[in-house]
Amino acid sequence: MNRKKFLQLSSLGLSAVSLPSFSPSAQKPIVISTWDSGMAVNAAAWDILSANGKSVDAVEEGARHIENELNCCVGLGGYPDRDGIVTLDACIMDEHANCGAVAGLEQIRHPVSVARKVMEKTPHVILVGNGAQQFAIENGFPKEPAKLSDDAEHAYRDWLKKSTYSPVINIENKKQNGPFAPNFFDDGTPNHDTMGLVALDASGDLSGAVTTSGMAFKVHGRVGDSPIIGAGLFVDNEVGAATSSGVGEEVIRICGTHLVVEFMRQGMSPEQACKKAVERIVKRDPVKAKTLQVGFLALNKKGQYGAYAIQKGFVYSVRSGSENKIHPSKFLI
Ligand code: SD4
Repeated sequence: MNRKKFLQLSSLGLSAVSLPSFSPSAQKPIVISTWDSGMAVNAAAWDILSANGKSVDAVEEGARHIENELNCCVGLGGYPDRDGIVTLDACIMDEHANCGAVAGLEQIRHPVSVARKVMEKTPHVILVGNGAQQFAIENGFPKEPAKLSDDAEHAYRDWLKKSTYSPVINIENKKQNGPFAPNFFDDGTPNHDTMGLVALDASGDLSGAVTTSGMAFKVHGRVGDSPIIGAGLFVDNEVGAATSSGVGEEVIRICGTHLVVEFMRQGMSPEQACKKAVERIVKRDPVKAKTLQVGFLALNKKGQYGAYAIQKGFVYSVRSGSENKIHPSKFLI
């Protein structure tokens, strides 16, 4: 199954899932995640949340679900760096501000679970590269073959013809119209590669996780926002949680998700907080901002959610007792 088919089937299949009998106004538990591929991820997380499970278990399970899709988007099936190597970044954060992350991890299928082990079994927050892989193997994660998925192999060969690094991602194919038009290249493959999700469980506790193969054809060793706590993910159990997708360098520069959570602490709604963070990026370099995409997604302690992006095309998926759907994000430009 190619990436496009996976995304289409995920969305179609899951929109047909019947909802459990919660009051429509119930806002917890709830899980929200980036992109339309978040529908399948939310379903995996929902199995845990709807059984009164913990949000940290739910977000890990959601991220593992997409990491298992070896022909799709994130994880070992993702696009490689410019040396043809798939390097994975992931992080997880719970309601106690416990957090763990891995960056530049090779040949391990479930970076989010390695990140959780870093959180639970070490005094550290981030492990990178060979050290992260060594830690994973010591903790029982099998080393998988260093083989590109067919789709990634094809894309990489194509990229090698010009070998230019131009990280213009997540800006949707302008030929596709409609609020839910997924972000596809002309050949039908999606041009985004990050899954971020945040959840509020029945006990009112927030957690989040992110998993990604990072920007396609990046310099070997490059780390984006996704595994950086406060950039790609931030959780404050008093206030809310946020995650991001898009050009990671721009998110890191403003400590994006930490900023979103701080704006919520000041009283802003999740959508207003995401918008303010997007504005911060655009203000720094309005000309450059026209050529790139960043989207923020946030959930507050009450279970209210919202998103905002620089450009049209960012979508996110929501699963709660009262809804199971994809939303288009508002955007600035
Ligand atoms: C990164 N933020 O590595 C990620 C890329 C991404 O959808 O979000 N792609 O910078």
